[in-house]
Amino acid sequence: MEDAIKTVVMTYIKSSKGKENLDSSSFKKLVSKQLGGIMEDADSSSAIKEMQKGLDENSDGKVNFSEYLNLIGYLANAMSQKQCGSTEAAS
Ligand SMILES: [Ca+2]
Repeated sequence: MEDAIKTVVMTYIKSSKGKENLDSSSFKKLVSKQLGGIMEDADSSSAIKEMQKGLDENSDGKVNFSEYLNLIGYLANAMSQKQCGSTEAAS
């Protein structure tokens, strides 16, 4: 559990290169590289752009840490509903 939280935090820090926000290209890279196993649209630029828009609560065109956590929460929720995320995401 602690490792999982650390991964979530470190992934954000690495992707944003220590900045406060992920810009569009960093967000796209994060999704396509890290979430391809659990997100069907992880390789579609337009889908990622739409997702970023949906997450962007303060409408600044970037993804901050709290907006990023909403994405994690959404994915965790979807995974718990499917109950099959662990086997499919393992690859
Ligand atoms: Ca934002």
